[in-house]
Amino acid sequence: MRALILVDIQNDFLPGGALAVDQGDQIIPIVNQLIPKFDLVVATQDWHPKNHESFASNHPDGRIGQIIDLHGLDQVLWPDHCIQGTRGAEFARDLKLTEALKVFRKGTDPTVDSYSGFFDNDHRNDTGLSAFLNEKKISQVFVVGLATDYCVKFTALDAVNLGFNTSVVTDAVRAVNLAPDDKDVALNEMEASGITLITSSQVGRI
Ligand code: VGL
Ligand code: ZN
Repeated sequence: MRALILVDIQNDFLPGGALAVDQGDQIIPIVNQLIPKFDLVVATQDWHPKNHESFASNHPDGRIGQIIDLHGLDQVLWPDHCIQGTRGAEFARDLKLTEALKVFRKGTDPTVDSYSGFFDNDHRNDTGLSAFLNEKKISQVFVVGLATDYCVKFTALDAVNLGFNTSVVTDAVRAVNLAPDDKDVALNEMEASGITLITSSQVGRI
């Protein structure tokens, strides 16, 4: 069985949002075409408290894009984004989501960031996504969403390491690109880890 994983397709990651991903909105029509091809669709939702320690605003002299040591892990400082209950944290309005969509929220612990939809960056806390996919007899996952170089990458890497046959749909992802080649570095790293890179036209119905 196959599942589609929608990663963080939220207003704050779209053009005009707090952590806007260039052309992030362009994936939406492609994702909308993919959704009906899957029996199971799950979504991750970046869901931070206001005092999240990944926000530059919560560090005196913190600058956006700066890398700090956060309780022993390298942490990029981000603008405030996807704050619980705000419009920025809502899924993109044009996304055609079904009632049955199962949502996995992440980034709720203020002391650790959570790029992957499976675990936080310290691999301490599990969102329950892996158990849910196993319960639904899923062996193959297709990952789409935002952003290629952060949450898409870490979600796909955890998926393949957990034993799922994992594909990333390259025309249905977009990157933050703090450095200009971050997208290519991320795609190469994923491919080297056994993740298949495909385009949406290669995603069949069965
Ligand atoms: C993300 C940075 C911070 C993402 C989330 O969804 O890729 N990136 N929080
Ligand atoms: Zn975040």
